[in-house]
Amino acid sequence: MILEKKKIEEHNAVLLEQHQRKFNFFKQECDTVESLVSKLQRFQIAIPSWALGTGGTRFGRFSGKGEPATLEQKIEDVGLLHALNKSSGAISLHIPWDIPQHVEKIKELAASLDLQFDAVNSNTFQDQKGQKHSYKYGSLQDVNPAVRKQAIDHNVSVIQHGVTLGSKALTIWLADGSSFPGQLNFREAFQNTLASLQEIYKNLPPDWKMFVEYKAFEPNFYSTTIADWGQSLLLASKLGPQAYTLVDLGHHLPNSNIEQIVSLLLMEGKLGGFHFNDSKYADDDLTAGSIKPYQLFLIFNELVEGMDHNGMDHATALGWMIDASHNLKDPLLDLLQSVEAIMIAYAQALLVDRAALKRAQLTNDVVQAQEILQHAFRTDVRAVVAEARLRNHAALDPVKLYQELEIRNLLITERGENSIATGL
Ligand code: PSV
Ligand code: MN
Ligand code: MN
Repeated sequence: MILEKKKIEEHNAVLLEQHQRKFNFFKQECDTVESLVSKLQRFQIAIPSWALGTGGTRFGRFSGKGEPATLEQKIEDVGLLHALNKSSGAISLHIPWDIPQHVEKIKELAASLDLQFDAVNSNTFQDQKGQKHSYKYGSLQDVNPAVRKQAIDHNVSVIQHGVTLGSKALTIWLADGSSFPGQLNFREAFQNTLASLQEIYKNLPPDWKMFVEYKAFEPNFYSTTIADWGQSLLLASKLGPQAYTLVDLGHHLPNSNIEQIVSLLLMEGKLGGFHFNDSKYADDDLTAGSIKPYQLFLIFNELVEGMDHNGMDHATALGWMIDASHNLKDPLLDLLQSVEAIMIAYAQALLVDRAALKRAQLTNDVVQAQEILQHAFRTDVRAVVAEARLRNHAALDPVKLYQELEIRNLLITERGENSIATGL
């Protein structure tokens, strides 16, 4: 289904007066408001194809309804999100879940919805039908060279799919590791992984990036072969200038200082991209900002500081993506909420008085440093984020409009109750 422009205009007309009151109030207090709005207007967060359906847990899956069953329908879902907020202008595909059958038609559809193809993701954590070797004990790390070769070839084919679509990056997340002490020789597993990544790296087109994701645990529970940012950075450094570390917020041990990791990766020029989600306990994949909004703000604070220091364009220098799973909520509503939370954290980070913070740091004024950060965090920036949407011809309140138009019911009518998304 395609959202008509008229519906957005009608919705905005009803909310306009109230919005303008709030935005004018904000403007009086902020002399950088125009620069803020234009940065927010440009900022885009990619949507992964696997977040459009209900994920479930290992205990069960309570399927949603009217889920996108085909790649075309997944693209249409992201098109809906983008029409509502104009901040979700890209889709990230997972191969082989999303192999495009008719590339030209898929590209036309995406272009008609103003969408680009973000990083492509490989999958060596599942065995596929007809596959010769199993990934039960690992893929790029495996002790058997034939398994490694199969996983390398798969990644190369993912790059080829990405090239046809216009993607510019390959994201690799490995489930490789071990569940019992003694199962693996750590050094050899790492060296095998590096050698396999080097083979894949050779196949990157010159304008592509390789994102190396890390994760502390799960599905293996004793060791993960790329377990933390140090191991990812080591690989990315050995691989070369096109390889970068990718930070997924859910992939750290509890209480990790993710904002410090971000700062140092930016310092090294090795931060490639981000997967946003939130968690209380582990890789919970909950709505961004739903559990620890202050942490999200502190991360954006370091992102803005580091990118400005390096002269990087906030909107394009890094890969921004949501990586979430939905058990309870309508995935599209959840994604709208995640994008909103990310935009709010970004806007608040843009508000931080950098010169005053520097002065406080140089004089060891700990109290003032905290005042400055918390002043920005406690500022209600929702009207600025909404103003950016208004200027982009998106909805002032995307969640409200989605609910008012009963979009899920329309999708169920179109696709049927039992339509289930492929993938996670
Ligand atoms: C598994 O933890 C995971 O969430 C990784 O973060 C990947 O990015 C994603 O799945 C898709 O493979
Ligand atoms: Mn991820
Ligand atoms: Mn994850």
